[in-house]
Amino acid sequence: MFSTLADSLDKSFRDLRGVGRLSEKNITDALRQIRIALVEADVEFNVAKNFIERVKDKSIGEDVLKSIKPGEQIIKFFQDELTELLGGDQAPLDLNPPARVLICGLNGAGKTTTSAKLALRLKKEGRRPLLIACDLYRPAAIEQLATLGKQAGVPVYTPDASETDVVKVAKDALAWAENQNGTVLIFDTAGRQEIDDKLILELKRLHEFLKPKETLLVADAATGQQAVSVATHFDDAVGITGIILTKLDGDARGGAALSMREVTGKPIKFAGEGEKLDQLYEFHPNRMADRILGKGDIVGMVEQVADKVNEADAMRSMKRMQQGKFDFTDFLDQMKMIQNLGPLDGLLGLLPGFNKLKKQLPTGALDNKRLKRTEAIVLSMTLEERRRPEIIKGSRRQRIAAGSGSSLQDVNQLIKQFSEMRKMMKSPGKMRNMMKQMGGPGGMGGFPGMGGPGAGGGDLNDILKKLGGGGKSPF
Ligand SMILES: Nc1nc2c(ncn2[C@@H]2O[C@H](COP(=O)(O)OP(=O)(O)OP(=O)(O)O)[C@@H](O)[C@H]2O)c(=O)[nH]1
Ligand SMILES: [Mg+2]
Repeated sequence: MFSTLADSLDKSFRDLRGVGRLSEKNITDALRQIRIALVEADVEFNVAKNFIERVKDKSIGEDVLKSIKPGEQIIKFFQDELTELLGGDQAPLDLNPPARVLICGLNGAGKTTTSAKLALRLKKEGRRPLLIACDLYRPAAIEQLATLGKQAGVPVYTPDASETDVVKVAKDALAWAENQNGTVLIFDTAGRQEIDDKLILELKRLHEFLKPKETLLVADAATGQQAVSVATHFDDAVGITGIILTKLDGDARGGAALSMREVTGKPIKFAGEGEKLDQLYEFHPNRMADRILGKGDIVGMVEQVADKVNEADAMRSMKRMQQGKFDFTDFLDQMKMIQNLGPLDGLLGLLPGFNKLKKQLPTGALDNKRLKRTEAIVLSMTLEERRRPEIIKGSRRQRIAAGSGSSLQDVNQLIKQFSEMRKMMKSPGKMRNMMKQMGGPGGMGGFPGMGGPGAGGGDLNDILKKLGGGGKSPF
């Protein structure tokens, strides 16, 4: 997401910084470039135009031109305005009782998935969400929600397949909910094409009946220039209270995100970044602005990691490293931890400058499949071998290679990297150094599994080093 826009912005900003003395003309030229970049990223034309006007008004003030670093100053204005455009402060949900959340949106936007994601999120916060299937159109829609609800461990109201009146379903669901001890009700509705008057009418009736505190429009981040009309259409029909953007993990240009809030005045409350149920995150305008400006989202990354890594496990592992006891059993634990984090691409994408760096990496360097291959090698070792890697000599290596379906060279390389890593861990000086580079305690050294055996890929430690250790390492 946003990588093309981030690239163009990066170039324009470099130009701005590079100019010795800025004049009104330099600024106007640079901002025109930026406006084009925004429109190319699918930001609605008028939104882009007004946005640039605001940045320009601030930028050509006398004080700016006389300041020591006018280029930096303008970039700062741009960042501030971008945060404002995305909604300013993070907007929480109104969950005062009776807490009802109505989910709406176009076909395939991600409503059903997002309903379940939201339920899981609220459950983790200690609430008691209930899911209600109100999509009576698409065959199997009810079943889909039931399955997702089960995965999230949240009760689901599933109407009979013969039901046709959505208001009746809602009524029955409210009666059902009475005995469920729930605190938040989430209603998943049928997908619609914008022009579908019948469905819009149905949505209006449902809205009128439920009087929900929150009516959230689920919108695919890949929605192009029509994002604005989609948002206004739903807003006019039922008065939305917020937006959830989905599929931010895709490579869409992302302009929808930038236009929808501006046009409707309704905040973007959450962002979906993957198909898994735990991949729904609070939308923070300032962090998103940082991401668009190529500055990464370190806070978001740490939050995601903290959510999935068991702190006690991580500390135990750390202690063993410091005591020089780290062996292949610990290594396996750490591999599992990393795999739990989900696709590394997405996570590392939150690091500043990562998108640029990624292009220089060999293909597959961040491939979770490679981790799996490394894991297979370790799993082919006996427990004794995992605990005492030094005994893994010639014939054992042959056996491990055969057992894991890898080459002898792969096994040799893994063991070599592992013993180098161990050596480094035993030397406190080196270890401290490494930690510093990795951005503080909690960092872990070069992880042989990453880009190790197999093709000669980059190693995670190197990547993080190149990134300058701007923030905490996840590992
Ligand atoms: N990569 C990615 N896929 C997503 C995300 N959210 C939803 N999806 C996928 O998008 C597809 C459609 O999602 P649904 O939740 O069924 O969408 P819907 O809006 O309920 O669709 P209809 O009910 O048919 O209108 C599914 O394959 C989801 O797994 C996301 O944030 N990232
Ligand atoms: Mg659906």
